Amino acid sequence: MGGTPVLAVVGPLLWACGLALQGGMLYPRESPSRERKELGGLWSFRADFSDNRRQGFEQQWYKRPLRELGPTLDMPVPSSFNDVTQDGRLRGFIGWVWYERETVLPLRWTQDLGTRVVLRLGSAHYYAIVWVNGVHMAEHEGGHLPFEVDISTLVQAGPLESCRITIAINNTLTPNTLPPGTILYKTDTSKYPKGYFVQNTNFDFFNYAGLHRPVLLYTTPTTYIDDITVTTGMDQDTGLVNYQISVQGSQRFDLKVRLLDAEGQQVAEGTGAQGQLQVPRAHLWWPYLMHSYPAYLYSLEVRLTAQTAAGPVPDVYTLPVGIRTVAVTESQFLINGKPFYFHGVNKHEDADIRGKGFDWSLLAKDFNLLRWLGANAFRTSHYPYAEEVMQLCDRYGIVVIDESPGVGIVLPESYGNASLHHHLEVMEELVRRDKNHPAVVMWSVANEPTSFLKPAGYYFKTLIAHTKALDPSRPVTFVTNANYASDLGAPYVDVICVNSYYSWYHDPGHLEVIPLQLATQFEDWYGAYQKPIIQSEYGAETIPGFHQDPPVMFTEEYQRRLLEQYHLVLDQKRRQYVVGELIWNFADFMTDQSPSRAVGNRKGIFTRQRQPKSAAFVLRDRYWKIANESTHLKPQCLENSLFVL
Ligand code: GCB
Repeated sequence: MGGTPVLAVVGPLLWACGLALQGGMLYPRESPSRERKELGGLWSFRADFSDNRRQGFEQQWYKRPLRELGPTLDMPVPSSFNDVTQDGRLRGFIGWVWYERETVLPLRWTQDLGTRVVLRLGSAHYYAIVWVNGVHMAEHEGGHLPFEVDISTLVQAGPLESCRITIAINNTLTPNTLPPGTILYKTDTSKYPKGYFVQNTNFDFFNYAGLHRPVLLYTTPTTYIDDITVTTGMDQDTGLVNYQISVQGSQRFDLKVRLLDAEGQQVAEGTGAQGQLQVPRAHLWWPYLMHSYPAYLYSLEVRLTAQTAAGPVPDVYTLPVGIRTVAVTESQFLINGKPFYFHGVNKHEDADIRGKGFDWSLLAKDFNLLRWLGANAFRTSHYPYAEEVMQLCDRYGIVVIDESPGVGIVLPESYGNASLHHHLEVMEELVRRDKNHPAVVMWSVANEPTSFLKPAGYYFKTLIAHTKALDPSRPVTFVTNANYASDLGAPYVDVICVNSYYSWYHDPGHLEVIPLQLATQFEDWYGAYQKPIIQSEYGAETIPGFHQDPPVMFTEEYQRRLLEQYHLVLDQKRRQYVVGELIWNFADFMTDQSPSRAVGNRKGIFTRQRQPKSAAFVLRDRYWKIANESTHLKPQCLENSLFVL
């Protein structure tokens, strides 16, 4: 491997687009006017192991079927590519990999010029270039948010046998990517082969790569509902649903909206591109365990009729809507005007074999575990999760702190204009994608940046202000570390999220110091800012099956005891201004190799295979107890409302 191949190929390709995204990013749903074609399954795959990683571009691998230009592997989509094969070089590969899939389109999609055909990628980590039948169609930076491209013109240009989709993906992280990283060239030839380099990062999870989320084709009519923005409120017991709809393709159309309740009965209707629907005696969207009927969802049916030369052409899109309010005071987090206490977890998208690949079985299992645990919330540490995850949160009432991939921002170079511009763009993409989820109650712009560096003040002030302007309906936070006493971001956020690892990274083995240190932490932060605080991480590394009493580090007893020590203080402070606790972590997860990680980070209360360690039972007892204490049910419902373990 020679020269500066890996960075050089990413840099010049970066999008130079301005802020303010073009178009919406509605989740592709079937409707009478829209079809979907899933492209999951086995794709052809090749990693470009050439020295400069550019052989694929030099030989134009997108021009012909990949198999004609050398050996290919079968690669599952969605999945990370890293852990699927027995090839150690692929596990740690840095540079371009190539995916390809051929598909046949229904005749109507290619012949009906009134049909718009869109290719959509749920996520491609980190930088992606897309060709269809050898024609360059799109590029996208960022591994955690969807992007799409209209391929109608291409597929409707003439007779089409099949459609070959080629996607080149580069997982290189630079000081300006999110998350950032650096490529370190090891030039001492007495120690390393010529051209040797490694990817360095400052975050604690494995940089899995590939097509992590569903890839699909979908259709709309050529005049179509492009975006919908819903915000909700309450006036006494009347629910208010404010909607704004954007239409693309023509100016000549009518819009009708209907709001249906969970039984499919119409409760309100309206016309036009924006308006307010009023729902008398509305059912509110309540978090899990806060109400006997949590997560009530209405359906907003948007019906567009375009006036065309051939007559009226409809487009229909139905969006789930939860009516709820969110507000923050000096010491409380309010949902529907009632104090809400986050008792939940931090997660990762991570599992054996699949890495960060989306998987329905894993998703169902994780939500079953969350509900078993009595968890009412999680943070999408440390990047946006799949859209399907957010949909289940809406359905089950699991409240979400929706975090950007702003993790490991520690280098001064990562606070320059290029990084800020990209971070703002990512926040726009995130808000555009997740703005309509009632489960999302707060945006988190970053995790543990070294925000005491001087340029960080301007960086975070701008970032937080921009996020608030994008979505005035939700509070904004960023997650800090208890050690960063003078945090330049904290004055701008609505809620302070603090991570601390007492008696783990600090005073290891000394569980007895936790109560004093944790109480001091809360008092210092509240004293400085008078804002509600969430204990956004705490935990201990635990190898399941390791036992020792009195407890020592890495045993199940130590993890339990550490949690219990934290809970002593949390129980005092949650009656004052602490509004939540999120354990680090829901499950064990893969990290880079290091002397301090035994096959990944083991701070899970569940193993990576989702089996409980004994701390899971401690947390389960606690969360159900808190839920039973803080229910907001009306007195007449109370008798049969107490939540059972
Ligand atoms: C943290 C980070 C998280 C790490 C965790 C740990 O503060 O936010 O990404 O995994 O600590 O276990 O060290």
